[in-house]
Amino acid sequence: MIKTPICDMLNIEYPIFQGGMAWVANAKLAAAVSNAGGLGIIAAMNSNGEQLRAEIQKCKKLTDKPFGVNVMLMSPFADEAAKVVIEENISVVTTGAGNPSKYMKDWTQAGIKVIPVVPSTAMAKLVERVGASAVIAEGGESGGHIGEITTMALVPQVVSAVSIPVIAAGGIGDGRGVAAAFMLGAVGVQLGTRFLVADECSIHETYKEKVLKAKDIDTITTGKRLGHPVRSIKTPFSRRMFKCEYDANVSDEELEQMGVGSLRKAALDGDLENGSFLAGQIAGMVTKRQSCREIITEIFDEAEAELKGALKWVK
Ligand code: TUI
Repeated sequence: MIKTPICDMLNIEYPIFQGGMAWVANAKLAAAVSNAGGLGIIAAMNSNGEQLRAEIQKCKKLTDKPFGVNVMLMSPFADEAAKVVIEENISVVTTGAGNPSKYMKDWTQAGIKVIPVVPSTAMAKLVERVGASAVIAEGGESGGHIGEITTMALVPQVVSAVSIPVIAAGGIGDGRGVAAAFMLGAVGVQLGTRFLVADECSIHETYKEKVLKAKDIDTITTGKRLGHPVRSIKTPFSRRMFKCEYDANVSDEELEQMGVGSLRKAALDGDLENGSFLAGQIAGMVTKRQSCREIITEIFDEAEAELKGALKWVK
């Protein structure tokens, strides 16, 4: 059995979070992960306050285990989401794509454990100072909006920079990745891409097929020119975006416009021409459909074996 301080802090069985993926991480997926002993997380990103409240209430009906909500700080609904998580007595909030400082006082006073995603040691120290309970150090191998540094370089530096627990994210797809994250000093992991093909994940079948067929080099980063790099699977859409970024005749406004609605078009419509199929570099390792319970137990059986065998080269 693998048990770390984050299990006790959040009252979960396995030290694994399911990433709060926009248009993907709904009540059904979050409840399935929580029921399997991990921390399921609902993405507030694509919902206004009342839609988020409905999703939270649905999740409460599907599980009596703890689950979290991810507040994407670039979202136009971030202020509404910040209020709803307090009103709904959510116990854990993760944040992404920005500095959560302006919400920290209200959240911590409400007893919420806040666990921000950080792409740097500077942001890790800042959120520790304003009351974060832990941080998620997310490397650029991840899907979606990403920072510069890889998980391998970021996690040990964040572990050294702060005293709160560190969760590793980005590039983790199986038990080997979990064991490696623990070796870097993390006490938990967050996975997104592997859960995309979970039986309880409601995304379009075309999205699942793209993940299952992806190889190691099949993701691409776009959006660098606009200051928000995003990793997705290579598709006609992402290749077109990539080309436009290097085309001086395409304005920033036109580039921004191309991306509008693209997450929904991938997740709901499976639209390869106009959708952005966010996924991390470990998509090449995701080759089978499983339930959330199978995914979690398999990963931790593997991690346990890896960690027990870790002394084999030490003479
Ligand atoms: O947020 C994510 N992943 C996401 S959000 C998203 S929706 C979106 N769509 C288009 C453009 C941008 C977002 C899709 N995937 N992961 C967590 C994450 N947070 N990754 C990186 C960061 C981050 C970046 C900068 C966290 C803090 C930060 O602070 C910068 C500052 O100084 O404010």
